[in-house]
Amino acid sequence: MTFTKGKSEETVVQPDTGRRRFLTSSAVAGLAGASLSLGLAACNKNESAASSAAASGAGGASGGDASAAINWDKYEVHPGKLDTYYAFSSGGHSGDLRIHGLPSGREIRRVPVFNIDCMSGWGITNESRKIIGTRPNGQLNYINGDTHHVHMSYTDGVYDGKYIFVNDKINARVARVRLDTMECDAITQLPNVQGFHGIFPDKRDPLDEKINYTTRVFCGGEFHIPQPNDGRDLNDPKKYFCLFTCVDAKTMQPRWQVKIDGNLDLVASSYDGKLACSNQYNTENGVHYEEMMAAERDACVFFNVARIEAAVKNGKFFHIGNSTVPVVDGTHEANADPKTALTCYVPVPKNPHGVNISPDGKHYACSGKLSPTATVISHELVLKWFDGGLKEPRDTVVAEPEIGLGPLHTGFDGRGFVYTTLFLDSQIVKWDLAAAIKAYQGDKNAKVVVDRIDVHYQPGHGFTSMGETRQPDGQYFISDNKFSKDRYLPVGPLHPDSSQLIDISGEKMVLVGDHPLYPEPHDSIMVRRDIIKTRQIYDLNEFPLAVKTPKENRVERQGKKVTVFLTSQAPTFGLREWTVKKGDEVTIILTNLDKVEDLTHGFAIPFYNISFVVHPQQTQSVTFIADKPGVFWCYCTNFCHALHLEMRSRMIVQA
Ligand code: K7E
Ligand code: CUA
Ligand code: CA
Repeated sequence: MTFTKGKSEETVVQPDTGRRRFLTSSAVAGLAGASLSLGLAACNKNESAASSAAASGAGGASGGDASAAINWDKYEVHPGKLDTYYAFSSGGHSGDLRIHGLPSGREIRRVPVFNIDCMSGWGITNESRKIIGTRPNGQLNYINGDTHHVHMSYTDGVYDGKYIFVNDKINARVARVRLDTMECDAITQLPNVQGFHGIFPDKRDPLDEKINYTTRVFCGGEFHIPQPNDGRDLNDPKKYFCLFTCVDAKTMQPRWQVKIDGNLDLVASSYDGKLACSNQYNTENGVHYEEMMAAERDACVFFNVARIEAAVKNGKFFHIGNSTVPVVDGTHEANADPKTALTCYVPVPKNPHGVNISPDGKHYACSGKLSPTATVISHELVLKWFDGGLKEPRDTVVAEPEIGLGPLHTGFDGRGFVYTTLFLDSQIVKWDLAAAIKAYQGDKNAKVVVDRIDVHYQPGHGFTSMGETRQPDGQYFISDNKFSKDRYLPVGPLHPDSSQLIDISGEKMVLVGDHPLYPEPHDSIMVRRDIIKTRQIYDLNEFPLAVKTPKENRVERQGKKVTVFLTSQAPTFGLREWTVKKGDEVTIILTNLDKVEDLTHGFAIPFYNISFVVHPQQTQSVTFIADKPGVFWCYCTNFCHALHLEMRSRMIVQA
């Protein structure tokens, strides 16, 4: 094991040696060690936490706590001042999207997506229920989600501030959040996919010069299932496979799918629009985890977007089950000839996790996870392989440095340095991409690893400011850590996750902020604030149901269906009271006629599971059965006025 001679050995925190000895002796020794040490993460964190806490007083790795030398003013956002960046983070199994300001780390918004949200009424209003989707019995299709990856739409290879795309791993859905209002406006389920994990929008069209913006969203299916998964072929491995899905960014409907060998984990897309790729940790198609770690190498699979779309156009596709989405064959067997291949499987060491493209569009870095390496693949050489100019897919690899234990995710600073999270080492490693290529070519003097910094503890994703665009600014790296014992006041058995801010503008990385997070952000992006332009007030005409003037307040009845047309204007609702009969199906349409920024009203009906908000000039509606007779004070939940408490209406339900 030759990882990190020098630097890391010198700077290793002394009390930590027990953990390190264990890891180095077992983690990369092979299959058993790897699985053992991965499993170790959780039970190991006590030791690691205690030792790192002890270490911070003693200097530790770079940036441990050299607080004397740090210019804290640079990272402080004083009261009344605004942050420099937005960070958009997935919420993991909270099912939402989070928005933080950086460098302060202040949480400024949670956007409900796949979850039910009491604050806004997401999942309660008819409008949100329509987006989430309902079953014939009226119940919501799903009430949970697991968001891992958030990515913004692009124009000219840079974030354009229009949309965020985010995945739901549990129920194989992709959602779009519009950024002018920071609200989810579409959710689509991917057919025949289970465990939808990686997601990345394209950055331009591969053929049409004029289309220099996002029109596709690429989605990687992680769990292989019998196709179709309807109870047949339960134990026939040959019938199990995964799909790579392309969703139209505008209509949010699936355009095409690719049948592949192995699974798909994380996804990246090229700057020229020609390729998308995904790392695979289970090329073995194993059903049990021992089988998934059997092969020494897995792969990073590349998708030739133009060829796939040509194949679809030429009718070279099939369907699975009831789905009408065209599926092309991207398996090894069907793609042996590079000149016609739709896919290229580049072998990379054992169970990789994470693939990211450099801001100049030239290289992909695929992290080893169970191998202490990062594999650097050349974009140009992959295109060359597709042109028949290279013998083996593996010939596209231009570097494979050893960078540390448990490498997962990578960010770039635009100066040629690469920052990779090391889950097992609990570190961020900074390495030099050009030096790694030289070392691979045999240059023994190439200094690949240039810095390391301890994080607390066990990082998953890491990302740089503007790092996934053509305009990385090399200012900050965020390490989203899975554990945080001793970093925050204890709050019961579950500690917050931890987002640590690292200044990467200098030669050495410096830890400058700890921010606790509600579980569990995975991936995030860090976006310059000038890119985001939000609206403060809605357009009344956008809502077909809008109750446009106070005069339109009324109750209409058709048989047992009652519609209440209602307005809000601080501090009153347009109707003082209304009466319905027990058993009526009541729809309340509420338009907020206030035009003042931030003047949001709430509307709650006790004992009826109704609570939602309406922002200035917005219309929302709810429908329910008036099954409980009595008097119900519908009140404004959102503080809006000195007479906010008085802002109520009486719903009378006659027995
Ligand atoms: Cu590494 Cu889902 Cu991107 Cu979690 S994934 S950390
Ligand atoms: Cu309206 Cu409070
Ligand atoms: Ca494997």
